[in-house]
Amino acid sequence: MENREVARVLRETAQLLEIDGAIIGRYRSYEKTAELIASLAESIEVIARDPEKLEELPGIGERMAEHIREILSTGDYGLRKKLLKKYPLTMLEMLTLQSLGPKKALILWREFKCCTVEQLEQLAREGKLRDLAGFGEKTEQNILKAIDVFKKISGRFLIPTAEHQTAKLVAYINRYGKPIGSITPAGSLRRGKETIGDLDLLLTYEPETSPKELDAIKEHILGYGELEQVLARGENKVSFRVAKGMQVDVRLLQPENYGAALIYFTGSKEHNVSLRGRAIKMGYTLNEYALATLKQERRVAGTTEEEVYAKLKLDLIPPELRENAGEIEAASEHRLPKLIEQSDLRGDLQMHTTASDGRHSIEEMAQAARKTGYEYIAITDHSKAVTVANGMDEARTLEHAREIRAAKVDGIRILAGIEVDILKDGRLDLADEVLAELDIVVASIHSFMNRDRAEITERMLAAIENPYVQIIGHPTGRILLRRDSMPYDMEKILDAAARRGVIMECNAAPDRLDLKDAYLRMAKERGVRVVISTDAHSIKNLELMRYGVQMARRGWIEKKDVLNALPLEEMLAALRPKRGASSSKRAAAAPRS
Ligand code: DGT
Ligand code: CA
Ligand code: CA
Ligand code: ZN
Repeated sequence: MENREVARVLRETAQLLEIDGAIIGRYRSYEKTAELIASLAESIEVIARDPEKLEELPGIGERMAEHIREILSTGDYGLRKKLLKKYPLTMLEMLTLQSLGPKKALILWREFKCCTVEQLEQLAREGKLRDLAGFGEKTEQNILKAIDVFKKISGRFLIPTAEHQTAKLVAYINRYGKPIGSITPAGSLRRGKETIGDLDLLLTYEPETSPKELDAIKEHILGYGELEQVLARGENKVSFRVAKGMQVDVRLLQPENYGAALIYFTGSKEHNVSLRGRAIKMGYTLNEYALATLKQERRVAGTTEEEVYAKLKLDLIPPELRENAGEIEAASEHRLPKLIEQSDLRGDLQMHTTASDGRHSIEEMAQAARKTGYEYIAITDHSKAVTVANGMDEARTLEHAREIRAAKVDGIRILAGIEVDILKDGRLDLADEVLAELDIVVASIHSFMNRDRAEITERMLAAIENPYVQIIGHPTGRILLRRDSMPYDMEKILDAAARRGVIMECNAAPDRLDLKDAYLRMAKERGVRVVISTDAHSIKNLELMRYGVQMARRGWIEKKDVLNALPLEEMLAALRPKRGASSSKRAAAAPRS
C-alpha cells in the first residue's frame, strides 16, 4: 500500500470521528498521523516491517502503530468501516468539497440527513443552507462554487497518478510473457493532457496467437490485483475499474494494425475526425485497423503511425499536437513546429530552499541540478507576504543572496533570485533597491486570488509595469483538480508582457502546469518568451521538469521560445534589463572565472 492510500484511510477515519462527535484529541491524532505519513519520503510499508522503527516516528505510539499495521495488512481500518455503517460512504465524497468540513457535514446530516453532493446542491439552490447555524449566504454560495469544481474534476486524475497506475499495470500484464508483444499507453496520457479521464492501453500479440490463448491473456489482465470491477469483456477489448474509480481500457491487436490503432486511440477525437475526413477526400478510409482504399478496400498502411500519416501526405504529428488546432494543415505544409525537448534545457529558474519552504539547502539543490546536467539554476525563495512559507523580508533576502553567491558547486552557476509576492494592489512585497541587487526576479500572486477579472487584470498589469519584474511565476494560480485559474484578461497581460520584455512561466509542477497549452500558444504568437521551471521544493521535485516540457509542447513551444534553453550569458541577456542596473551589477551577474 502506498503512503497516500494509508494516509487517506486515516484522514477519512478522522473526518468520520469528527462527524460522530468524538473528542478533538481522538480525531486529531488520526489527522496528524495521516499528514505525517503523506509527507514521508520512505515507504510506510517498509518502515512498518520493523515495529520499533514505526514507533520511532514522531507522535506514533503503540496503539497508532497497531492501527497502521492493520491498514497495511487489510487495506482498510475497522473503525472506519464501523463508522461507515452509521454514515453513508457518499459522506466522504461530500467532504472533499472545499469549504465543507466535518462540522458543517454533521449539521447537514442532523438537519436534513443530507449526505450526497447532489442533495447538498439541491439544498443550496433552494436557499435552505443560509439559515443554518454557522452557514450564511456566503457559505451557501461557496458551496455551490465548490460543487461546480467538483463536477468538473470528478473522475479525472493528475498525470503522475495516471502514469503510476499505468506503470504498475503494464508491469503486471507483461508478466504473462509471450505471445504479448508491446503495451503502449495511448489516449490523453500520450497526448500529455493536463488531466486524465481513463487509461487506454494498446497491447499487441503475435500474429499466430490462438483465440484460446487470447482468452487466457484477457483472463490474466482481469486477474490484476488492484482491479475493483470488470466493465466490459469483448473480443479485442477489456475494460475495468481500479482504485479511486479510475477506468482502464485495454485493446488487444495484431502488430500490423498497431499504427492505425495507435492513431485512433491516441486521439484526440477531433483530430481523428479531421484525419478521417482528409482520408476520404483522398479516396481512402481510415479506421482503427488500417488505412485502405475506399473502393477495393485494399490496405495501404497501418503498421506504423508514420506510414499512415505519410500516405495522407502529412508529416508525423507529435501526439501533444493532436487536438485539431491547426496541426493537420501545418503537417501538410511541412511547417509543424520543432517542439522543445527536455534535453534542450540548460537550467531551472524557480526553486526553493530551507530559507523559505523548501526542504534542501542551496548546495544540495545545486548539486542535484548539476547531476541532471544543468549549467545554471536560480534560487528563488518566497518573500515575506507568504508567511506560511516562511517568506523573507528585505534584510533576509539580501543575506540569502550573499549566501547564494558564496555557495560554490563545481560546474553549475547558482543565480541569486527571488519569488517576490505580488501584493493585493499590484505592488511588490520587497523594495526596489533589494530587487535591484538580485540576478533574477520572479513575481507571483499567492493570495487574494478570489477577486474579479478587472481587479486581477489591473494587478497583473501593475506587476508587469514594475521595472524589476522579469518573470511572472505560475501566472494563473490554478491548482489542477482543486482551484480554478484566477480570472483575468490574458490577452491584455500577454500584450503588456510582450511590450515590457517580461517572460511568462510554464510551471512544471503536475498539479499546476501553469501557463497551460492554449495560453502558451497565445504567448508565443505575441513573441513573449517562456521559461519552464519546476518550482522545486526539494531535490526530488527537480525531476518534474518533463511535465512542464510536455505542456510547453502542447502549446507549440519551440527551443527558440524558451528562456532556459539558452546558454547562461544569452539567458541573462534575454532577461528584461533592470532600470538603473549599473555596469557593476551586470558584471556581478557574469560567471566567475
Ligand atoms: P480522457 O480519457 O477523457 O482523458 O480523454 P481521451 O482522449 O483519452 O479519450 P477517450 O479515453 O474517451 O478515448 C481515447 C481515444 O479514442 C480518443 O482520444 C479518440 C478515440 N475515440 C474515442 N471515442 C471516439 C469516437 O467516438 N470517435 C473517434 N473518432 N475517436 C474516438
Ligand atoms: Ca482516455
Ligand atoms: Ca478510454
Ligand atoms: Zn509560488
